[in-house]
Amino acid sequence: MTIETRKLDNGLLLIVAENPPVNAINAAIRQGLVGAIEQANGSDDVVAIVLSCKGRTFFAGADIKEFGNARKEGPTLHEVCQKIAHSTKPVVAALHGTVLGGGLEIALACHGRVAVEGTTCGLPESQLGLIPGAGGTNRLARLIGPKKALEFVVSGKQIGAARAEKLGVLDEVVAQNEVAAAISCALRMAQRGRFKSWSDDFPADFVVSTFEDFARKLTQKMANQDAPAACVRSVQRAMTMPFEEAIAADREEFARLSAGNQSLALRHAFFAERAAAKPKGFDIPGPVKSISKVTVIGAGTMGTGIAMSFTAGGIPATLIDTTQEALDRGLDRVRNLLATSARRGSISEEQAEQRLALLQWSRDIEQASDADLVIEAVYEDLAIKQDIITRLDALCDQSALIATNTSAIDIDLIAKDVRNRDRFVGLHFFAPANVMRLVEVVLGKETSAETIAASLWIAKKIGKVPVLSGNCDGFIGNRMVAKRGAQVDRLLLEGALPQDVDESLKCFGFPMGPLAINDMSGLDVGYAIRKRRGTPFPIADAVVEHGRLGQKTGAGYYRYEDGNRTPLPDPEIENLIASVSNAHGITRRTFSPDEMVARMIYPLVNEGARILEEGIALRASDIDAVWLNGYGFPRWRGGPMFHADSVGLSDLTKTLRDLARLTGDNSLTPAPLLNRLVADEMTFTDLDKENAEK
Ligand code: 3H9
Repeated sequence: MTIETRKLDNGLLLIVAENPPVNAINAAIRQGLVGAIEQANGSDDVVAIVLSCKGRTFFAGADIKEFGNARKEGPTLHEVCQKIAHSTKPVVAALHGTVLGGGLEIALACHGRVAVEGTTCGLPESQLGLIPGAGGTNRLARLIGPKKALEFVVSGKQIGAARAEKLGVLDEVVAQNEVAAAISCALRMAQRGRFKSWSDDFPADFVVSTFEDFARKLTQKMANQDAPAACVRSVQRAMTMPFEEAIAADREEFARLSAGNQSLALRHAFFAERAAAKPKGFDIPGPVKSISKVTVIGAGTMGTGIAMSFTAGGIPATLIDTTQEALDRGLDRVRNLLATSARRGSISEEQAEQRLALLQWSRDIEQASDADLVIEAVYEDLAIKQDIITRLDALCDQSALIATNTSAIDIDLIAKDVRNRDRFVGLHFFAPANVMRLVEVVLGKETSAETIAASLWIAKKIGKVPVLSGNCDGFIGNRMVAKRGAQVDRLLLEGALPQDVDESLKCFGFPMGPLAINDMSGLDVGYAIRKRRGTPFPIADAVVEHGRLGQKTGAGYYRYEDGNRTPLPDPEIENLIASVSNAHGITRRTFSPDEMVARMIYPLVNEGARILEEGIALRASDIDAVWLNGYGFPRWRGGPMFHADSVGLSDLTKTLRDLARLTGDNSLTPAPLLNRLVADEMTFTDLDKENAEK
């Protein structure tokens, strides 16, 4: 961790900071920057300053690990920014890589910003439940106007250099050598003897009511979250208060948010996803096998989604299916999805074309022979999967990875006739696979460390969140979701209606309720699984037996009008549910939303604890990463295990015990691990820490 200064003959002081891997701004960096600016200001030989970073990026933000640390060392980031802004010599930032959070705040405090093409900028603090805490909102709003600034800070999204230049965030974008360009820019400013310290400007033409309308629309879907509303207040202050006062209020707000549960949960999510991709005990020496060509067997919804994920990551993919009809349907689906993304502006027309160009298709499985990774994504049928995987084993190069995308079948059974099982692995993508970030990397008995490392690497390369899972029925996520499904059915049986159940989880923060999701996926699939397992769900089974299979038949737990996917409450289903309750001799009652949430979430945690005890998941935070990226668990609650810690494991365990007694359902009896943690006054977070230190 260093701050180097180099004085050039032309009077320029070049500051070069280095703190690998992403140049996070910690106490030492802040201290070093203040020292370097003071040194430059105190030296008659220095006329201008350029601030740059070594390595892969300019500062990617404040060091998140320092947040919540009571002991504050050295100058604050705000003091660093002020020191730069009030420098008597012009300071120009030379930018590359990902200029994020506090990194962009530093750049905004400089008198000029020059970036090399390929640089991206963002203020992602809201994604960590925060607002920019060192004047970022204030400077940005004064620079690009309140509405654009608000969109920027609320979304927390990164934008490319060209767009940032157009918005006015950057002054200049160069094809190469941003440091040289920044030096020229700084020397020009020094020569002119004038450089703008715009942070002292105070905008006069701001209309509060127009801004408030705009802000309300922008944040209406984020009502549960603290940060978006705080971003709105911050931009409003930037437009209505003197700079110093506005910043002082921001800093107070930042301190309050960073101590709050939502930011804690979001920071947990950030580190959980990164830890999951680097499982302890599976580090392997040497380079990871490179994967540059992928083949997906099965052009159904899952297979096409998986192939699209690879082409989106720049990796050529071939889709294979047995009939031309299946391939045509799959390709139409890909084309439609890409066209929709381009129309909505989430990707450009050019990107859509590039992705399509990376996709090939064939009816001949022999085409898989030169792939580095082949993923089987056909219908959930053991015999079909066994046949395909065995053929692939004979066909593919011995160094190729062979994967199954099964969502529940024992992967060792699928691979029973495979000769070389160390290169066999489960790669369980989640629907829609082109959107959802989760990939469960499922270990077979003989999966090698090299195969695991390559699987984690490729998943990360295409922007997914890989999580290691042991081989069991449903792996981590679906095994847990089955426990929630059982409780949903009980709630309906005992008195709740589908819309009550779904609404309670939507208020908790899920984007959709479980019953609307079931209607979307089709109710016959779960029905077939329950029949196979011999685990009847009285209500769910009755719904299917009445021919209501979900959206595809226009009726499931809800009714659907022609061509419309909006779930509508249906008196017919209410009668059906009431009659099943009646047949079971149950007197229906009402439930509070909190009671419904507890009955659906606590069993997840209980099963999560069993999954941990059995070693199916390596950490509680891995389970959280699964739920955040595959099941829409509200990120600002951190995932089920983190949420359990926030509720308190003692209360949660007591509720589970009561529920087990009330329902006679033994699966609700608290897992031994939960009882042990309560007895030891520990949380899941403590357990993860304890295990990491072993
Ligand atoms: C902020 O700035 C608040 C201000 O307003 C200040 C107010 C006072 N801190 O993601 P990767 C680690 S809030 C500490 O795998 P990539 C990360 O944990 C901050 N550590 O690489 C990982 O460690 P490990 C605003 C950080 O290439 C390693 O670096 N900034 C930080 O896929 C590599 O990370 C952000 O929110 C950090 N800020 O992606 C940016 N960032 O190897 C957050 C990363 O031990 N970061 N690490 O697992 C990112 O978005 C991505 O890491 C980035 C690189 C795009 C930079």
